[in-house]
Amino acid sequence: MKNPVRVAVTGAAGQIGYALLFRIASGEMLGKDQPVILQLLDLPQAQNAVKGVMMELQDCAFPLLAGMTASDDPEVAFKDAQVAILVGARPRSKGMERADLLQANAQIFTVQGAALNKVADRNVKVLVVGNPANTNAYIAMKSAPDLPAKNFTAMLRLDHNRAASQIAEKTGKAVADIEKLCVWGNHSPTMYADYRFATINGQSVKDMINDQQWNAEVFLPTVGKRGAAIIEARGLSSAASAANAAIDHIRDWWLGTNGKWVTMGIPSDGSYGIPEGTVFGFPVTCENGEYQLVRGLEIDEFSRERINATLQELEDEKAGVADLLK
Ligand code: NAX
Repeated sequence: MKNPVRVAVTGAAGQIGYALLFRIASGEMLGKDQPVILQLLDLPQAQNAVKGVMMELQDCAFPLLAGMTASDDPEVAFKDAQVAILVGARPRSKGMERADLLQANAQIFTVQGAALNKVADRNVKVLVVGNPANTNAYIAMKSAPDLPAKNFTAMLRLDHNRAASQIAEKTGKAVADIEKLCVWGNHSPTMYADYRFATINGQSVKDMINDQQWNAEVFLPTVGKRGAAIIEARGLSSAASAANAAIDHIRDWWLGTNGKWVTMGIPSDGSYGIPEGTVFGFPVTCENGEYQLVRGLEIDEFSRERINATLQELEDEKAGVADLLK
């Protein structure tokens, strides 16, 4: 039996946590032969609810669940963590300005970044789900100077999966057959889902669809506003699909993609004109526990405009929290 992997999850008492933890414990994220220890973090007032989730996890008698802890202290929850999924974040309350939301989250992620820096495994793989995910990941990365910057990622996978399902529906093909799809930029309605390179059974998706108007006026707005559409329909924000995307993101990073492209929010190395360090959605492949940027893609004028718009939003978010990172 392999040694258990320590997986820290924040916001464990929340709705994404509830859709995520059972799948991690069942082996869907790190493999059906990989035991895990769950290290759960939530606010003091949520500790009772975390206990309830732990009782349910216990009652599943998952063979791969080798242990569980709960805490309201990041330095306890992140101790020796090899994977850290940062879901907990401050939601926007009524009347709250965007700038205040950014600041409130920046405070959470400076503390959590510093705690990871102090106590986590030196190779910890960090996925930030809590919004604004890219900027929160950037803040955590900047607050953890002793950890490799490349280990801090943000979740763009839900946007990627949403884009894939829209393309499958449009073309009438199986979602599993779609290759080389990617989403550039910020996890927000400005993200740019790009199917110019995508193929289905070797055939170009762009040629199959052959409708730039559908791309600009239907596809991109549908993917960009999908979160809002789900809130409208369900009365609650997406949780199961978000948890599923988190599982996909870490599974692919941990176990590899066999050459298949996926989208991850990663710190830029300056490629594609994205300033170094900006946490941006890019196409990557994963192998041996590392992701590799897909390089050398041509960026046409339409794409450059879209990429610049989502980059501008991220630069504005970064500027909004700059004082906290001095
Ligand atoms: P919930 O409000 O159901 O749960 C959030 C949990 O986090 C609560 O239990 C809360 O007590 C806890 N929490 C708050 N601050 C914390 C802190 N400082 N440390 C530890 N725990 C803390 O929200 P949920 O629906 O689970 O969503 C969580 C986050 O995911 C939100 O920020 C949401 O905006 C974001 N999302 C991100 C997505 C993405 O694709 N990147 C998609 C889904 C989701 O909207």
